[in-house]
Amino acid sequence: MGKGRIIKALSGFYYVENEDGTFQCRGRGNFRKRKITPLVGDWVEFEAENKTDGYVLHVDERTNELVRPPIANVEQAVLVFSTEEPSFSSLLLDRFLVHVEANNIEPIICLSKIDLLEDETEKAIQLYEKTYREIGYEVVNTSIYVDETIETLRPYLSGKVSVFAGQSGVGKSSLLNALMPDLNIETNPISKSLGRGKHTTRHVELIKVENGYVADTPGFSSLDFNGIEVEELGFLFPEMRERSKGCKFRGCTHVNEPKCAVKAALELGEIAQHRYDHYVQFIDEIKSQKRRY
Ligand SMILES: Nc1nc2c(ncn2[C@@H]2O[C@H](COP(=O)(O)OP(=O)(O)O)[C@@H](O)[C@H]2O)c(=O)[nH]1
Ligand SMILES: [Mg+2]
Ligand SMILES: [Zn+2]
Repeated sequence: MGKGRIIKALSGFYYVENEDGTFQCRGRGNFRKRKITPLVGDWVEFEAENKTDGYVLHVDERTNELVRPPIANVEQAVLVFSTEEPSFSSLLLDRFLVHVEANNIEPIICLSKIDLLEDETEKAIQLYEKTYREIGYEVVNTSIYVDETIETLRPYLSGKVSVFAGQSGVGKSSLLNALMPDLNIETNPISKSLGRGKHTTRHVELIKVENGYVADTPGFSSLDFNGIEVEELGFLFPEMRERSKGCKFRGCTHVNEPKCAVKAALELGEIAQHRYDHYVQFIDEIKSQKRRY
C-alpha cells in the first residue's frame, strides 16, 4: 500500500507517482460500479508489486475538479493574456478570474508578448497592472524573447500544480517551451491556427517543473456562469468581497440596493469602473442563463 499522485491517465491506466517512482495502475474493480473515475491530479492510495501492475484502491477527496481538461486538485492558474496579437481584453480576464476564484484556484496574471507592446497601449496596460495588483493579484510580464521575464515566472510554479489558461494564440505553449525547452510543445502562428482541426490524440499529463507540476493542456474550456449564483458573484471579486460587509442589506448584490458599500467605493474610485461594469454584465448573464433553463 502506498500513497501517490496521478500524473497521467492513458488508455485505462493511471500513472501514480511518489518518492519511489512512477507506478502504472488500473482502477480497482468496483470503481466503475461506484462511479468513481480517478483523475489526473488525484491523490490516491494504491498497491503495486512492481512498477507496471498496480491498482488504485482509493481516491482522496478533491479540492476542485476541472471538466475540460479533466484534472483534479489544481492549485494555481497562470492566466495568459497577450498585450498585443490578440490585444488585451480586461473583460475576458475578469471572466477567467471569476472562474478561477469559484474553483478555489490561485491566479497569476501573465501579460505576455510584451516585446510587441506599442507605445500607445503601454500606458493603458500599466494602469491595468496597477489595478489588478491593488486588488491583490500577482501580475507578471513575459516575452519568450526576453529570458529574464521567463525567469520571473518560473518561481511561481514551484511546488504547485498549475494550469496555463487563456485565449488561443496568446502564447501558452510558447511559454511552456521557454520554461522547459525539452518539452517541444507545438505552437501555432495565429494565421494558420484558425480553421483546420488537428487530430492528435490528447491526454492530460502533469509535467514536472520547479518541483511543481504544470498541466500540458489549457485549463477552462467553458466560461459560462453555470453553477454560480447572483448572490455569490460579489464574493468572487476580492475588492467587493471585503467591502460588502459594509452594505446595509445582507445579500446585497451591489446593483440597485441603497447604502451599498461597494457602490460607495466605486464612487470614491477605490473600485475600478471596468471591474464593476463587468460584474454587472456577469450578473445579467447569470440571470438570463437562469431564465433559459
Ligand atoms: N512576439 C512574440 N510572439 C510570441 C510570444 N509568445 C508566443 N508568440 C507567438 O504567438 C503565436 C501563438 O503562440 P502559442 O504558444 O501557440 O499560443 P497558445 O495558443 O496560447 O498556445 C506563435 O506564433 C508564437 O510564436 C512572445 O512572447 N512574443
Ligand atoms: Mg497552445
Ligand atoms: Zn452592496
